[in-house]
Amino acid sequence: MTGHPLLPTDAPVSLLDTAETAIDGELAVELYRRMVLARRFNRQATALTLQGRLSVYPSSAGQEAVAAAVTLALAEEDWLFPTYRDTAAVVLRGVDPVQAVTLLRGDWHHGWDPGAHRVAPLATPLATQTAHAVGLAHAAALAGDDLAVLALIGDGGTSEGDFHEAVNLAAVFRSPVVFLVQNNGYAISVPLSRQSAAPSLAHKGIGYGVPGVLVDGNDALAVHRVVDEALTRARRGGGPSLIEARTYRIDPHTNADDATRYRADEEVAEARRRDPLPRLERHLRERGLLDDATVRAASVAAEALAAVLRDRLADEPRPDPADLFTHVYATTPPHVAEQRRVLTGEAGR
Ligand SMILES: Cc1ncc(C[n+]2csc(CCOP(=O)(O)OP(=O)(O)O)c2C)c(N)n1
Ligand SMILES: [Mg+2]
Repeated sequence: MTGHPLLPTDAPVSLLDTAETAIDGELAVELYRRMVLARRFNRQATALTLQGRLSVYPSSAGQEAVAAAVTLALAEEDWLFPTYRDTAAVVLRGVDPVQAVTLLRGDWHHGWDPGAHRVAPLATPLATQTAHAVGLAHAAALAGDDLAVLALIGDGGTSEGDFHEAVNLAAVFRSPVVFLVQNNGYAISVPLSRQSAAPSLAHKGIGYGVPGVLVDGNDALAVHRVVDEALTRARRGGGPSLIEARTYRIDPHTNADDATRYRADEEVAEARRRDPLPRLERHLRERGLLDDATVRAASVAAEALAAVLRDRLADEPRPDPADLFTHVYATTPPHVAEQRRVLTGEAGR
């Protein structure tokens, strides 16, 4: 299927476990450090759902290579458009961890100032963030701002009309935007084979006139390289790109999901053997780029992040369920008033 410049390579771009020796050690260690933070954040946030401190948490465990690579590749003036699964990336981008989980606590607002960090709100309606990303990128291009926009999306999200409209519009206007599909194998219980018949999700790019890049999403160095190239191209007026990062969602869809109902334990065990974090650690240690002291320091920083989330959430007042109704209607219709009455009655029991 290769041959046309817009088509991806058959095999995902990969740098780890290949013969390549020219590795930027400093960059690789920073990727490792970020992945350790993201992994610990995922574990802590999942634990907080068990205590009722978070209402829901869509974990990105297994996908930390993407969060680390993307946040390192983005320049300060660039923008990140995340999905509900990308809280760890939002935190790595510099958003306060408690603010980052506001929505996931069941609060009615999303928690941080998007302009301050150039991070859009976590998008739950699938693929809507891709259209918003193109809007911002197009506006920036018209204003002559030197920036690029990166929109994250899931494999399932690529079936949405919004994704089609966003990539098409970006291609026509050559907007400085990079679409990065985290193909983690599932859209809740729906496997990729029931989602798309395309040879790869990166192949979708050619239909819009956008280059498609297929990358090993469990290889932080490779993801960093392709994202960095795509962002640089976008900033220079080279137009949008579509990147598919092949990875795996190790945890259930959220804490409310029982993934054993639709996938075999052996499949998850196999995915764990390709876990991006120990893989990078092994690779760096074998090359003498990572020592015990650096590993310990990364772990200490991750524990500190977990403690901040744990301690500060324990002090946060719990959102009032009745707030659900507060900012929806200027004049509350009778059926909504009835729902509020039922809910507050239940809450009072
Ligand atoms: C427009 C829309 N339709 C349906 C849903 C319900 N929904 C939430 S997550 C999800 C699966 C999305 O899968 P994918 O895009 O692969 O992302 P992942 O959860 O795997 O990160 C669905 C169908 C939604 N949030 N928005
Ligand atoms: Mg998915």
